[in-house]
Amino acid sequence: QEPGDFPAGDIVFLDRGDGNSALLHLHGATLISWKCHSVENLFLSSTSVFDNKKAIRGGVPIAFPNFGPWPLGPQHGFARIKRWTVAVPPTKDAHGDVLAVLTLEDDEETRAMWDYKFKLVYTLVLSEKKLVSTLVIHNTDTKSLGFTTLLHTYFRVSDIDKTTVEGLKGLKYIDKITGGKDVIETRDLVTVDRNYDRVYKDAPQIVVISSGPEPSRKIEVKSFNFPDVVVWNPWDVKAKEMGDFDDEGYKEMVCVEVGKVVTPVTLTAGSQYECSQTFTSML
Ligand code: TA6
Repeated sequence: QEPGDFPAGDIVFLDRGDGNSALLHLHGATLISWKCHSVENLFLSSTSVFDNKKAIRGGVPIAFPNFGPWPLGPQHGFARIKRWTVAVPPTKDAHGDVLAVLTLEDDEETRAMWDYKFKLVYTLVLSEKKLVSTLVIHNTDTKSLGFTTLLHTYFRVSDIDKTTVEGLKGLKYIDKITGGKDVIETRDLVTVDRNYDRVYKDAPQIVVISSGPEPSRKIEVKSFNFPDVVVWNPWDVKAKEMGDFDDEGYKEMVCVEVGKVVTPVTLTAGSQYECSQTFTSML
């Protein structure tokens, strides 16, 4: 994905000038591209809709204040379909790293669904072969609030059949396809060969997604305050059912989503919850 593919007012482009770059769309503060030495590491469906209404199909949509179906509003909450504000435009520091900050605050529309005052502060720092995404959730209300939250990352892979996720061995997971609860993952390297939708609980801070062949990718994801990891791939039938998911796209992506989703957070008035994911290209 290139900046030129979008209206300039809709995007924020972090560029180190050395083939390491990141592109955010203000719709949902959705990170839609992260390149290391010009290799794209995020998947964006070729049929994703950019109408500033529907969630973008790919990149890193932000699930807040609810991951999953939500009786008060849209699935995965409203954060990924609201227009965020650029609080700090892309700024290069002395090391050549680039930082940007986007924010989202409550408004009439969000309060109609979820009657709480909040402020989300999303900070991205792009270094060489590394991107740190930090989300701070501020309770600016006078009462406690509860939420679940998750970064719904679509990693690009050249071939799902040659893709592994390392770091999940021994974990209990909820299998949303079979209905299995507290199933134990026994594999060192998790592979995906069908519709997967699993919520791994109390995961380690580091998981590694390796894929190939050309181009090979090996991405370390290090999380902070995101104890759960969702692994999702719609596979062929469900990909076809989604109008914004290109039919063959499931072969070139795997969602590995760090979140705080099994146990909701209760945030007292005036307090904040900080969570982050760090992508590092290991190649
Ligand atoms: O993260 C996995 C999941 O919860 C799946 O159940 C599937 O619904 C996916 O998110 C995509 O959801 P979306 O609302 O973006 O189509």
